[in-house]
Amino acid sequence: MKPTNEPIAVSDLARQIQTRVDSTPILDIHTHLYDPAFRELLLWGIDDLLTYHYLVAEAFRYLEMPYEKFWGLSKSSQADLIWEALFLEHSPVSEACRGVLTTLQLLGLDPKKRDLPAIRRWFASQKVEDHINRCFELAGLSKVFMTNSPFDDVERAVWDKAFIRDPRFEAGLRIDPLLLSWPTAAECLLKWGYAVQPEPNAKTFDEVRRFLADWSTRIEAKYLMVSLGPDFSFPDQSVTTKVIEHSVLPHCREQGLPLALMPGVRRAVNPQLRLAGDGVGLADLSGLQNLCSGYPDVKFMATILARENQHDACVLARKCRNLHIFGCWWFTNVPSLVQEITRMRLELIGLSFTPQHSDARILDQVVYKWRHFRSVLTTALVQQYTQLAETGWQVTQAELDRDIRDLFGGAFTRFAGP
Ligand code: FIX
Ligand code: ZN
Repeated sequence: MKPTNEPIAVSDLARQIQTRVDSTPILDIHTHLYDPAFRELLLWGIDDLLTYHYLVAEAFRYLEMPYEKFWGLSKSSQADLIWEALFLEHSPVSEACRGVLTTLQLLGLDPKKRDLPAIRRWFASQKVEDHINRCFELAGLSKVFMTNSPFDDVERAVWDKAFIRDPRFEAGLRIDPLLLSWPTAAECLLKWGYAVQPEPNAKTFDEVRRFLADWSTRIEAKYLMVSLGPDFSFPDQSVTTKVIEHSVLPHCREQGLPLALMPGVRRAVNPQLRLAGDGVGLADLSGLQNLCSGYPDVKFMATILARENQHDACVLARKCRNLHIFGCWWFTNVPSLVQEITRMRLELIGLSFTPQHSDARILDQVVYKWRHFRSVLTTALVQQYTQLAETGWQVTQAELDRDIRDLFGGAFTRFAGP
């Protein structure tokens, strides 16, 4: 359908919005997926889908076995237990469970057969390259951002060898250890040839900058990213503040790269659950505010974990044009909260944000995460544009196209730069 400057009639708004939301390609700005060159780091298939940490946490609501016994099992035995507990012994009503079923259904498998062995056989017969194409197509994705950490030994080994990049996988430079576990990160940097001291001095900060510059160039990073506890503060007397101030911010400013902050995660609330054991805390966003207002020449992005923080984050974005709000992260990625948060953002900051990222860890998840989101977004936009029409304003097809493209990556791309 070629967009025109014809105004859209109110009676046709819902259909026009739905068609566009369903067909506009998406740039997924934060995932944990990998370019296929990273081989086993790119997770896909039914056993990875079932052992997703969201489902592990949910399964342990019902499982009575010791955690260690579960972790001692093979991946497929863990998947069997989760399938039984969450799909067979109880109805799979949670968002993460429904997600597995949406994915299977869209891949052409029949969820009502409840035939896990047959599903496994189907996945075993797929080739990863074709499967990537299929998942991207079903999800309507143009590109996804990886989460790339030089501190991950397996991942670093791949970057150390030359390989041809798949252009659909963009890089985001993840720097959590640098900001959250300084002495350990410093040891790594020293080992890799950067002359840093455990007690950082001016030379150390320059060397950290050199490290950031090397890795940003090497992976062609489009932003830097860190997840933070709810108690993150800035500025304070910590090494974190010093490294941010003297290394990260100058690097981001110089290279024009945004720094993405993800506050609110309480790591290892239940360490026995491993990756599934992280929780949420209400964050004090004054650290983010001090960064945004103190460094207007640096670009910041933020997604916040606690539902209760969404409003302050949005108000902050109204005050600071160098802040790009994105995504309904993790525990907020459930339709009822996505609806609430997206509407609030539209009402407060118009179309100048990125309403969702998938955070997919398993390739197949992009299929359900985006299918579910498109449906919620359609409802939110129909409400918003209908209210707009009630004022007598008429939106054209071309304008609607533009707006939805902005929500699906256009606004981010403009913000983050080329
Ligand atoms: O820190 C992050 O990027 C989080 O998204 C993950 O660590 C988390 O485990 C996750 O998968 C959330 O969706
Ligand atoms: Zn993530």
